[in-house]
Amino acid sequence: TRFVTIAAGQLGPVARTETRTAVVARLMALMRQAKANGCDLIVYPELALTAFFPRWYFEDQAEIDSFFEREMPGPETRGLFDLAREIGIGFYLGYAELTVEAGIVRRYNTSILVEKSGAIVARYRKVHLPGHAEHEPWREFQHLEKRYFDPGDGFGVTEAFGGVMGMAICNDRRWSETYRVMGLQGVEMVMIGYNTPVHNPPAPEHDDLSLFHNHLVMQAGAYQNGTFVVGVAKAGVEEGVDHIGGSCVIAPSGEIISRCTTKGDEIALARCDLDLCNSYKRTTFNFDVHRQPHAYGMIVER
Ligand code: CDT
Repeated sequence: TRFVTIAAGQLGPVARTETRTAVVARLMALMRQAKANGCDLIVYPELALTAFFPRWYFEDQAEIDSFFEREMPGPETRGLFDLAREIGIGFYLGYAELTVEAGIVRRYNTSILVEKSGAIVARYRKVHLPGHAEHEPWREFQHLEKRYFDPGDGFGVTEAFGGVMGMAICNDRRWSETYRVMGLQGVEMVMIGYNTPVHNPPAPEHDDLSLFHNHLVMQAGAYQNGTFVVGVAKAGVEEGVDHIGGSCVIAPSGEIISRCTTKGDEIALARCDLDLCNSYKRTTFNFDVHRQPHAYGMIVER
């Protein structure tokens, strides 16, 4: 047995006027609760430090960039890293990352995995950027991730917390390829932060199913790859837009073993035995024995 005790650290809404410092204080309160419950690791949502800004169309690049972090940790986030090190707990955090690569400014929808020492051990940049790139005023609200972010380039895994850990972000969880690419690398726990409005402007007929689809995709990804999945929302009514909650921990069986019940700041706890992955990875989803890649070529053809 290899236990990782995990907290899904759900956040309620973050107001546009809320400071990073105020949000970090909320994250630290959840971190303390997680530690008091014996957790090794707490998973926070996507873009956890600010309101979900892709819902607004901005023309002023300086205003857009005000939602991004230029360093991690930075002055307002350092306290979270210090607390993690002091009490001995790891975390996954989603945030907007501004970085310069070969003289070119890049902007990513990013998550990091931080060890109990407070050191960053892995960084992931969101691959599947949903929504649209141009202002679409007919929508009740925008979803401009394709305008504000560059896509990341892949799904790696990292040995940490006694197992093989992976990360994805929000819309990535709807794509079976996300889990399979990490499954092929032996992933045992996939951490996923999300911001998912209940209302989908191009497909309002899906609105009543938004929470069902959230769990459907993550439960399937867990089972089909013999891995734990931890999905964590920024939930509730944020700047007039209602977001699903439903943060949860899913076992390799595909079963939800812990979940949040509110749409506010809340932790859901689970003691995960990573060795439960083995029976799935060795039998039904023994990829070396049963996969038929010769039949899958179309998946990666354009
Ligand atoms: N943040 C994020 O990726 N949200 C999307 C919303 C639906 S696509 C406009 C999601 O897949 O949950």
